[in-house]
Amino acid sequence: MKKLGMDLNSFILDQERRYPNATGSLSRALVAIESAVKVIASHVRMAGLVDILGKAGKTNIQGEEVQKLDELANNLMIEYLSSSGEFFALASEELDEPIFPEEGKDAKYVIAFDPLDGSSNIDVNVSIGTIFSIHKRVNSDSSDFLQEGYKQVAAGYVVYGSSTMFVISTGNGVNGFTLDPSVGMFLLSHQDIKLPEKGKIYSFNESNIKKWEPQSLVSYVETLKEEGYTSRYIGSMVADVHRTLIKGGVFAYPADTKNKNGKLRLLYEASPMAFLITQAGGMATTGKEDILNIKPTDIHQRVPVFLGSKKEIQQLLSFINNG
Ligand code: P6P
Repeated sequence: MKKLGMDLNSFILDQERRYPNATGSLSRALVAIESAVKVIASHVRMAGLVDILGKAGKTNIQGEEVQKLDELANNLMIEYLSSSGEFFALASEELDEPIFPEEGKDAKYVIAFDPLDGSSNIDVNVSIGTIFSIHKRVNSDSSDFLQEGYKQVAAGYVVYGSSTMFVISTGNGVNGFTLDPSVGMFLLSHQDIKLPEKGKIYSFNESNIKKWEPQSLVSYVETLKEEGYTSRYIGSMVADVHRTLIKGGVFAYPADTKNKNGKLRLLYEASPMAFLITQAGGMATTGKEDILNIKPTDIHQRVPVFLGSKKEIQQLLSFINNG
């Protein structure tokens, strides 16, 4: 049913009606994330004015301490997610260890997030994003974060780009909501997103080409060039994955001689993005195994990432397996 223009909160409640036994806990959890990212978005939009308002770590013209944007985003996520009472534990790219909010003692979920991925791009006004991954509470300790990606209850990201978009899946496909700043609501703009079977874009940081492992990736990329693909690499995962979700093709951050497991984190980058891409009909692999099947061993572990349209990923795997 066409629901374009429906606001995110109504959409979340509409999805909840699919589950007669739903308690509303996941809905409230998602609404808490929505509130946090709306505030983050307002600060991201002001980032260019920090020089006037005061550099991070200094005071602004009101004499207030100006926080670095990624620290601010992390604090806002912790504040909103904790006070919602819907999360037993929070793991963040910015925190060495998970935190267990007082308000979440009876909560059903745990959440891992990257509060502001790609924040090094803020100074040059390149799109950045927030990524999150929600799992069920199982053992009531940190091991609840070490569940395979296919067990995610929900995953999503917010891309702070030419517009602010909230992209989410709870396991029934992928939907995108665009923020209408005039009313402060995310409105459904991309319903039931599906990746094209094949794209025309490859997205690798080719400056690392000599270090890539396996080196068969070099001939894979050369083949794509011969097939007429174009290169797009923004260097902000949320932006590169968002483009791949919409237009298809392949995004990758391979392992290399310097980074044996690549650069991207499993729990709050690779796994949620793999969930979304897979839900939208694409594939996501480390080159050796499906990202969603990995049993994590550490909340900050890194994995090689290849994700995108089926054609490009299957072609990649044949290059890797045939050497
Ligand atoms: P490189 C941003 O710093 C980030 O973590 C991801 O958002 C992005 O995909 C990657 O690193 C870019 O890394 O080495 O290509 O600059």
